[in-house]
Amino acid sequence: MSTAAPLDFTPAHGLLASLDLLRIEHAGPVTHLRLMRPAKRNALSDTLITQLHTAFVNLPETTRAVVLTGEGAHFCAGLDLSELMERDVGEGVLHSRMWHAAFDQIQFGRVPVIAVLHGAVVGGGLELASSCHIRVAEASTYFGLPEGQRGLFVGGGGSVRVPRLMGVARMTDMMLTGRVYDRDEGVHAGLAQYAVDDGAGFAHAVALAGRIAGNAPMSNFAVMHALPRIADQSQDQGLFTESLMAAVAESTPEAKERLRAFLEGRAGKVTKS
Ligand code: 1HE
Repeated sequence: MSTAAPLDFTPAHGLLASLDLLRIEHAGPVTHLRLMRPAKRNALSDTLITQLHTAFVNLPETTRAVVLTGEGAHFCAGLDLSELMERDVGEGVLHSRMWHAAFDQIQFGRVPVIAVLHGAVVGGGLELASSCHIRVAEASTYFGLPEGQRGLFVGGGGSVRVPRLMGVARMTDMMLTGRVYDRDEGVHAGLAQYAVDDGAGFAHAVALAGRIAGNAPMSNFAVMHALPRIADQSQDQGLFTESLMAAVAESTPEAKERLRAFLEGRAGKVTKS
């Protein structure tokens, strides 16, 4: 894929700028959201989870795609283990539900999210990555689920999202044995859709984001919101949901204009470049 011309990112203002564990910048329809706890390997503290939730709820209307990256040598070291105090059962459930709320805002928010992975993508870091729609993995990336070694279980949606990417058997193996997948193994298993060189992930993701931003918003909505739900439905229900979603998408004025443009020779053809 050809890389896009470098975009001119400018810092966010207001609420988004006040989130001190994130750095958020915009370039037209693309928002870059960076985890900014490199000294702690972007470990997910309660504050960082809350800030992620706030950021995704408050994306500007102009944003059509998000690129999520991690500052420093690793994408994300998972749950901030220093905050694992004595929680009772009720607090533990609420803590996990807080993660679910934040990551649901990523998966089922307004716009598609592309994660750029490098270094450690472990535990809650893999849960975060798996809530994104597209994962671009640099060569240094490795994937692990060390919850078993830590005496924990996944709590950030990993038991739901990771098997949908790689299958229950592979996730079971990772959690029971501590098996770590390198980048190529992870891509082969379905944990990421793109493999790129170290340092090339951001430009690649921005180019993908540009393509996504160029789609009709209703088509992107259908892919984000209908596709995973249809995958969870029975064949009969899935086919019916598909019919409804297809009718909604094709009835939009934007779809009609795009069809007209193709029929009048004004739209691009599908080619393998
Ligand atoms: C942390 C964390 C963390 C680093 N919580 N502080 N996740 C894990 O079990 C992964 C634990 N982390 C690691 O295995 C390694 O830190 C890394 C492979 C990610 C990076 O290694 P390295 O050599 O680059 O860094 P480091 O020296 O280990 O860590 C640098 C600092 O970050 C150090 O703090 P410092 O104050 O001594 O400088 C580390 O303590 C700190 N740090 N990772 C807290 N995770 C909703 S359920 C989800 C359940 C899970 O995610 S379980 C998996 C947790």
